[in-house]
Amino acid sequence: MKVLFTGIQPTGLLHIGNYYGAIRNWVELQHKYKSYISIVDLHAITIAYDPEDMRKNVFDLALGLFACGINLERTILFIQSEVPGHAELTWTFNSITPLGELERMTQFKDKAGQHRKNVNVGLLDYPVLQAADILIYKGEIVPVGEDQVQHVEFTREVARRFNARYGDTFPECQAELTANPRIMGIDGSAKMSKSKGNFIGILESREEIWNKLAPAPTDPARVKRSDPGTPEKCNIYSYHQVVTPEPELTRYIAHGCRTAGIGCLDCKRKLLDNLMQVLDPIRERYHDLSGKKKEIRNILDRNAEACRKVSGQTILEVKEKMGLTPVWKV
Ligand code: AQP
Repeated sequence: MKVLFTGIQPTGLLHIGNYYGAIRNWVELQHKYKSYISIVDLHAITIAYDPEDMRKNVFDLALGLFACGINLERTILFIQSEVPGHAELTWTFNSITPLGELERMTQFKDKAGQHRKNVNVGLLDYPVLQAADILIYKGEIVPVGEDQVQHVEFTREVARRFNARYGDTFPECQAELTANPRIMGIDGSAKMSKSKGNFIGILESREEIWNKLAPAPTDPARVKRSDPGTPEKCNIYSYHQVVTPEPELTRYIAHGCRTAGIGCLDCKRKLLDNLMQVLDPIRERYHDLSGKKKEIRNILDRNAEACRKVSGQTILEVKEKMGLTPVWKV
């Protein structure tokens, strides 16, 4: 069975961009591959944060992922900082990574722009840690949203470089995208993102979501109810394409928009109904799981232990190949 690895940052509430752009895929793929999913807290500390929030966010994220359908039997869900090998492998990869490659990364440039007062080395080194996350389990399949594809390409390059210098060790992984790899934020101007505050959270109530949807921009051509529009220019329609399960209903909405047969508010109400059909059960499962904190903590402990074992073997192999074998072994 091929190994799947993916990660998610505990930086706040899960949103529908995470769900439709990535998590839904993880739920499906866990039946096909040996799956590791990491709550990547070491990545999350590269931006300013409150330690108390971090502890809470990590646990909430574990609950959220289980509520979305990550299966306890099929997936090893674990907390990155509980497995020291990730940081150790990062250091060895640092020594084969040209600085210029990291400086060119789109996410680094974006985040450095967003956090001008805190452009730390961790922010720059983020892709190297991500490469270590994946390769320490010899991951081959990396299901992510479109924003992470460049980092997966970079990981392939790290594996190639390491293998060329020290001998065949790591597979060349590939990114696996969903049908909707880039969900836009509620105002349609940038990708949906926790830090930009332009998201619909998967645990939000019907009312909270409606308060975001109702004022959200649609096709600017539709000023009055009777104005025809172009669905492809409407962000709400792009959500329908992701959320609305029946193609017939999506076609009906597209037709209604073109012919002014349906108003933008009605279109949003239909979207809300369809969205709540998916989110209501997730929220219920989340609340059920909130009462089982001890069991969840035990699972995370067990999983971290399993990961320390597997990653420890890779670290030994890497050290041996790099001439870092302890003297007592020579
Ligand atoms: N808008 C999105 N569309 C599709 N996929 C997305 N992902 C995130 N946003 C979208 C994918 O979700 C997975 C986990 O994301 P993450 O939290 O680790 O990464 P992120 O991109 O940093 O999430 P945010 O919400 O965008 O956080 P900030 O605001 O900190 O940048 C990844 O597979 C990601 O591709």
